[in-house]
Amino acid sequence: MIGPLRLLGDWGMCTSEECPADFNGDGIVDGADLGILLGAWGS
Ligand SMILES: [Ca+2]
Repeated sequence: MIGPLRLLGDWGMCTSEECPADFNGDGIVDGADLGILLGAWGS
């Protein structure tokens, strides 16, 4: 699991196939992925 700072660093379009912050796999790191990260933290 990556941290929120890494997610914010990767924010926006994924520029390579390695995009661990793109939790829902849509090719963009955005609020949806942040929500998944925060939800995972809370559990
Ligand atoms: Ca995403």
